[in-house]
Amino acid sequence: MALDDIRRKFPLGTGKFQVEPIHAGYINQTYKLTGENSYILQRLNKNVFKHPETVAKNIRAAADYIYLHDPDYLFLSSIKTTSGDEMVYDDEGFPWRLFPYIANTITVNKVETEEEAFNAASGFARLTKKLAGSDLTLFQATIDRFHDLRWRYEQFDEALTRATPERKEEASNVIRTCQSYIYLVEKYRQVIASGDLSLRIMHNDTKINNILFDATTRKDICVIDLDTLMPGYFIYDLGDMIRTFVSPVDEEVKDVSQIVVRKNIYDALVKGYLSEMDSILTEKEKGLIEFSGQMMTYIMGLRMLTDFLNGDIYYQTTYPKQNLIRARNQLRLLDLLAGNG
Ligand code: GN1
Ligand code: MG
Repeated sequence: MALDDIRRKFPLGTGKFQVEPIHAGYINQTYKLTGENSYILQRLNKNVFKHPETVAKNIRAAADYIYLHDPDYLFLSSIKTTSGDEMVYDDEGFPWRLFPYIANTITVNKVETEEEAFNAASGFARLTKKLAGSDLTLFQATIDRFHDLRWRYEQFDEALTRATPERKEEASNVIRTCQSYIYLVEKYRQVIASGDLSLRIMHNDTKINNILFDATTRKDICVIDLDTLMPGYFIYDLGDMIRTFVSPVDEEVKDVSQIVVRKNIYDALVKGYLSEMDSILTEKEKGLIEFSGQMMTYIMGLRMLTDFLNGDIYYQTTYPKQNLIRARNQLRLLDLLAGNG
């Protein structure tokens, strides 16, 4: 089924659209449709999201709740098809959804200023706050054990047993570094067992390019990429922000020495996060702020390395060893966050 046939299933009228791919994110395929009104048409990766209907159901549950309780809050839910369905399936079984395109907005791959860090963090926090009263049982995991560090470490161990000797050799330094942080897995186990964390509806993928900024004022406009909107812990969202905000270079950087932790950005983002979440988080939860950044940086490094060892089957890549470079960068950042720089 061609792109044109897919978009005809949505209520877009008969006007013409210019179609261009948007290369953002490692998982889905995204296109911008530019016409009288503009839209985002996206193919969901069904190999990653094995139950696309769950993704759609979660987003709809959140949209319905916000519509009732906070209609002025901009929540980017998808536009149903002309027959009222959430998605259109193509001939290969991939689901497609349509979103409105918000004019005069941009995404960025790195934070430039403290103000941007504050705004983005408060923007992600606001989503959690707005959904704080919603019924958790209406939401299901779209990817099981998504941020379960114990499970991700097991997957890494398994990948090690199956990897080719060449890949293991190429990755030997990063593998060793990953193994040296196994104490974080133990700490995660303890934190979860303590019961100190509350389950809430979290975004779960709060990297800096998953929020729209006003192109002129750089104020946060709304969060995007809601495929992992599901029950989780605040450490997942705050940690992923620390991971992707603090360094002046993005996670793909080739020159590892450019990765540094900008303390002022770190402080600004935590302040921005707490500007919304202070009254919601418990004191015990607030004691886990530092751990959150280390844990999420570690889990992403593990996942990228695991994918490299598995032969690059999960994340989209454009050159060989890209996943290894990504993993190396995460481990470098972890060294800095953990005071081993
Ligand atoms: C993926 O789709 P994207 O690029 O926003 C991944 C996140 C990782 C991120 C690493 C469903 O997010 O968990 O943090 O790449 N999403 C999924 O940059 O695996
Ligand atoms: Mg994304």
